[in-house]
Amino acid sequence: MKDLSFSRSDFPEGFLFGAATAAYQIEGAQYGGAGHSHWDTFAATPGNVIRREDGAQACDHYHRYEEDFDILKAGGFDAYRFSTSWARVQPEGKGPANPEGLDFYDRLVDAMLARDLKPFLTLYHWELPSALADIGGWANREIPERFADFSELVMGRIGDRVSATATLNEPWCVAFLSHFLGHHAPGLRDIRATARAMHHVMLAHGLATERMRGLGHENLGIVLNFDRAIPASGSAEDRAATATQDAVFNRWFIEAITKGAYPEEALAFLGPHMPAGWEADMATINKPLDWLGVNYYTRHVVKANADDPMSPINLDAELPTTQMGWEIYPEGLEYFLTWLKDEQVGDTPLYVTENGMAWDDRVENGTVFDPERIGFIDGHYQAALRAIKAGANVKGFFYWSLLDNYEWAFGYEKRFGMVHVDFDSMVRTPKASYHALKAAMAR
Ligand code: PNW
Repeated sequence: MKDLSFSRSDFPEGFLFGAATAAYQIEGAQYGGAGHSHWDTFAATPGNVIRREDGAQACDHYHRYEEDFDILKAGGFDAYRFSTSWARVQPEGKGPANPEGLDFYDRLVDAMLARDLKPFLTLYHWELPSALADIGGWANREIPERFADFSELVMGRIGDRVSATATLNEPWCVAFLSHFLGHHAPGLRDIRATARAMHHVMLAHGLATERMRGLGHENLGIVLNFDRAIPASGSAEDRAATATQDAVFNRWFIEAITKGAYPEEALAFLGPHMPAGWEADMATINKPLDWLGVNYYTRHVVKANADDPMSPINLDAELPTTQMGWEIYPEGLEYFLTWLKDEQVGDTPLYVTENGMAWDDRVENGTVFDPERIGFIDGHYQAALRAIKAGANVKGFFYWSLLDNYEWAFGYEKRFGMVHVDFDSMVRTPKASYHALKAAMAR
């Protein structure tokens, strides 16, 4: 079996090795009295998701979480990143909680603690309740207010037992991928809705953080995704296009928090479409984080698009890619961890909250050989180690994902898990990558 080149002992004392998931991708949205979310309707609309698959059953984690946490425990993991489904907790997006929903998360957290797994909570990983989507979703300023209510409800029930809490997962996906590129629910291609969503996600982070701090909750952060943008040439046009992409993807969200301002390169496009009075909200967003979650997968080589400066051209891959077609570029992770320390958050603890690869894994004679994934993991954990040696305060690394799961617009076809899932029988089979990580963590 292929081995990893690093050991637990290479990392600082107390470094957390974990795995990550998200509610809609694993739980089974049809169980436990959950309300409908915009992902249910998006998935049901032809053309949005491969084979029109949805998260109704997903990995049936709702009924199998004990088994899933046993797998984590047996692997020697320290921490587990999960999310709460807003539609499960508040089927109408506001008002009274669904007791079954809160009971489920209560059991879930206790089941983690029973196995010494530190719970890392993400409050919102994309299933907006349909009732809120119907009033305009993230383009509507009411959503940030309702999100603060939701955060209060969840934290009132499990906030006493989680190790860390993130408000949102990947606001770039929530706003830009979903309202400008149209790849995720609600599937819009609308600059006005995009600008509003780009601001309202950050307002939601600010309002919820304020609310939770007021109630005494601690260790609050956010999970952002970063994608290394490299200019295709030294031309002024390509460099400007790269700066635009970098501003929209990598700088918008973190600089709202650290500088209380959105980058000029992005405002040049989004400014005219921003909601009235947005500037007055920046003080709410511009508050210190207790920790920052970093999701990193790939890089893009960027070329100017003379027809539409807001949509730079991303060139075809040159480097080896994963099953997603994403280039494998561990140097980007090192770059961002170092950049975040030097330019954005200083010594605020950083966690790699997602990193992993999709591959066409198959079970053969009860075993899954995934040497490609072991190589991917090796490259990225080593990149994190280099950033740590250069002074970045990286406290943990969560592999995405614990399980093969519902990969959004790609349905069940793309397998990111370190544990294989047979979606007919629901049988779980740890892959060679799981065993390799287990061995590295034990050294
Ligand atoms: C992240 N993009 O999603 C999410 O946090 C996970 O839920 C997801 O399963 C994982 O990465 C793998 O895709 C992304 O198009 C989806 O740039 C799409 C993009 C980025 C992140």
